[in-house]
Amino acid sequence: MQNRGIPGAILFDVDGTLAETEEAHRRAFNQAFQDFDLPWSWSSELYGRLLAVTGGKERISHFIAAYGANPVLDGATIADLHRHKTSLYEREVFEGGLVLRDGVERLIRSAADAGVQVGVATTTTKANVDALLTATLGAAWERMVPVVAAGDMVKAKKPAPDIYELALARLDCAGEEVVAIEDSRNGLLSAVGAGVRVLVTPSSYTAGEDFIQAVAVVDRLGDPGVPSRVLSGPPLLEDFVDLAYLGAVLGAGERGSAA
Ligand code: XBP
Ligand code: MG
Repeated sequence: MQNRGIPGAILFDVDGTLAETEEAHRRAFNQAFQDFDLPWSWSSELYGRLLAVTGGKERISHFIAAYGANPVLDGATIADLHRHKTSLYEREVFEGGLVLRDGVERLIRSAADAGVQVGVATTTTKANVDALLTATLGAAWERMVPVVAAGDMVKAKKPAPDIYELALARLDCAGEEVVAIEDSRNGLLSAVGAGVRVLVTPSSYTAGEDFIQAVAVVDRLGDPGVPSRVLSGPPLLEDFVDLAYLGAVLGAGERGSAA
């Protein structure tokens, strides 16, 4: 492993980690159901349970199978419905309803300045990543976040390791130099399965989940004047998560895996 005290790359999860997006997803699902004349409406309480299944198409299939929802839709109709949901979500995001969580933009910009590669590893579609990052970082986001592993680029979504394995293959550094930033247990297990160490920033839907496999859990990445609080893991070096802290996460993970 390189020894400069900072990671070689950072892989961000998208939904819940870059921004609190799940309510916008839920609204888009419900609007799509209405537009397709389906008698379904997901409350936030039900949606919290459905989030156990990652990926929108997979979530709809699970809803039909596990809740006996009618009508039973075939795969092609679910794909159409989900395409419509994606366009509704994109429209809402482009209209500017979402902001990045504290510290996300600062970390992305400081990584770019320090030559640390940045990517995303997500179960949502590439179109949704594009909408969110264009709306928040501007059209040049792909220069700051050049690696995108998303949605159906792999067969098995989180908690399977596939999406992190794909992202790792697109980085030019070894998995042990990479820190993943995740908000959910499914995402944590996916990254750990690919051999990547994880910092968790729980989000509104995932706050009660078990993050025992994470090297560190902080309530937020924080910013100057917006302090972060460590819930488990190494103590912060500043009031917020910076590249040196992510380096400490790698170091602590190394000791943990050697133990
Ligand atoms: C979270 C998800 C996604 C979104 C919906 O993804 O599970 O399925 O809820 O997005 P992550 P799609 O935390 O990995 O970013 O409808 O586009 O699948
Ligand atoms: Mg997430």
